[in-house]
Amino acid sequence: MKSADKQNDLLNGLIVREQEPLNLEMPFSTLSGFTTPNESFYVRCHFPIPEIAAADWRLKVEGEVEAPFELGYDDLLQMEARTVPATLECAGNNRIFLEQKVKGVQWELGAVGNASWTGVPLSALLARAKVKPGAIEVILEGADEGEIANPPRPAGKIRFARSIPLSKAQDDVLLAYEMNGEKLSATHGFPVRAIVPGWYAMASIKWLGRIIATSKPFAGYYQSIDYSYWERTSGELPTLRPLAEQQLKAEIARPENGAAVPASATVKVHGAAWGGAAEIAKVEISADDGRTWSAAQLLGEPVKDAWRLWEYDWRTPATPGPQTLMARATDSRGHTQSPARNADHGTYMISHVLPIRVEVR
Ligand SMILES: Nc1nc2c(c(=O)[nH]1)N[C@H]1C(S)=C(S)[C@@H](COP(=O)(O)O)O[C@H]1N2
Ligand SMILES: [Mo]
Repeated sequence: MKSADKQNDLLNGLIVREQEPLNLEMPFSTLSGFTTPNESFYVRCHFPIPEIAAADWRLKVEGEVEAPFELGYDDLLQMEARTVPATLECAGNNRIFLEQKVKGVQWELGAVGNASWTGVPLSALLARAKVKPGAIEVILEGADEGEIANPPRPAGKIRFARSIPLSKAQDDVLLAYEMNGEKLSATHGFPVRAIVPGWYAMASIKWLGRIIATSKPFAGYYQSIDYSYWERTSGELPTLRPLAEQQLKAEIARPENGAAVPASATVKVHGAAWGGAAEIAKVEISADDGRTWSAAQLLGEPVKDAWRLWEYDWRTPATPGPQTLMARATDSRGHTQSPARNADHGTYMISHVLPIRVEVR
């Protein structure tokens, strides 16, 4: 279960969670700074990776628009570009920690990474297409396709697609062709992917092929049956809602789960925090099962939609034995991570405080 219990297969330093489709996790203990190097960035695919030549690639903009059009790779490269940092986290990150085992890729801590993305704002393409007044959402569709294994499922092959509210699409969604200054790799969505800042990464469609404005809420497979959760806003009535905003979270990178640390020593606890509706205001560490908490030091400056690194000097006990470390984040609106799992979140949005077990020797 924990990384120390079992040797994981590695591919270029990434944990192979699945070969086909390709699912690779960054061992979170290798967190090396604010920017995750491209070769260390986790990879999440639902279908085989489509091989697309830049010269053949076309992006269609259609649906509830006055002026549908399509463009090619060079056309996009000629448009005004922006570079923005954004932390992507898979909505299933930390699934291996759930005590009641659930289906899905058993991610530990590393289905998350932070990169700077260069591309064209989606708003520029929507403006060119002239979105009709009745449109409420924008569907983004990838070029990858395959069959869903288990019912309920649509018949035959489907493509990976998600929608976002029109307001979000017109606000800060980027159509990215560069990741940390390099051309996107095939694994991360070449030629072009969407980046939906602040949202779980299922919304950041790779191998983008179509942009469809729609006047009805989209209820595609990955918007309803998969990548959704139960929300209870009005009383107790659970309502199915597509996953969207990343939830507030702090993760410990080092010491790693299962590590041995010396007794009566100062050990640096290091990690990252992200998500939530507001800036990270505080990260705290507990070494006594959550009875007492001490503030960690936030490193660097806050960057919108990107994680914040932090560290804490932990004075280890004199007596050898097992110890549990926990980190929890608080945002500037005073919202703090929950100590307990919300079962309405199903197999996703695992954002409660996680125990990291270490052995004092
Ligand atoms: N077309 C397409 N886009 C996709 C996916 C996919 O399978 N197909 N996976 C999504 C999910 S669930 C995640 S977590 C991110 C992962 O992005 P990465 O592989 O660049 O880390 O891509 C998202 N975009
Ligand atoms: Mo994901």
